[in-house]
Amino acid sequence: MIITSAHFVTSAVQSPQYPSGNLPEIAFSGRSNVGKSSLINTLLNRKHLVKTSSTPGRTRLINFFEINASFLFVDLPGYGYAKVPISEKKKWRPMIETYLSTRKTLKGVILVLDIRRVPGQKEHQFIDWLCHFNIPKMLVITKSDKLSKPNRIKNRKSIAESLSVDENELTLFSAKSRLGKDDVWEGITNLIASG
Ligand SMILES: Nc1nc2c(ncn2[C@@H]2O[C@H](COP(=O)(O)OP(=O)(O)OP(=O)(O)O)[C@@H](O)[C@H]2O)c(=O)[nH]1
Ligand SMILES: [Mg+2]
Repeated sequence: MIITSAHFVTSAVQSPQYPSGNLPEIAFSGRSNVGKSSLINTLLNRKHLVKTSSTPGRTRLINFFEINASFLFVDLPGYGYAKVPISEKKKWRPMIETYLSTRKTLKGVILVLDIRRVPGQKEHQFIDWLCHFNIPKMLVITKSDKLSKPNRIKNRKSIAESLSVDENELTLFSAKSRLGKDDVWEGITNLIASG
């Protein structure tokens, strides 16, 4: 994908704040600190378009970015970080669920998983929930650079078993080495085209 333009559009909590227009949208979801914002920056060849942080829970609003004047990326706040105040956590669920279940232009969700972690109840619930609302998804395993090649393959297998999906449905990625960047773009292009 050749990126001719990429810019921040707006942040939203509630639906009236979502951008208007009919451009197709791809949302990025996953645990706090898993690497969602870094994945977006890597795809767009930008270092700092989306704020990343070693402190989990950095992204707390729904952030919209417009790419090539033809589609939007949506960086969702991460779930499952213990230190986010309870008041914030209570806002998270309705904020994300309303967005995912009502957004007409949403073509698919990229669920970002950590190569070093077998998915837990939160991921299972989230996937069931996406299926319930018929929202197409792509599964991306990030931070692959943290493991040797054999261990990557081994962990991908465990993650696939945990999620009851075929290993080929899990795309290995690294924001550091850029491994898998083209594969993720291919998945995104397919989601946009098939919606
Ligand atoms: N080694 C390595 N580090 C990564 C990778 N992706 C992200 N990180 C690091 O992981 C930390 C979290 O990355 P973010 O992209 O901010 O994660 P996030 O999922 O957006 O986090 P929240 O917004 O808090 O939910 C940062 O310190 C990144 O530099 C990767 O592929 N490899
Ligand atoms: Mg983030």
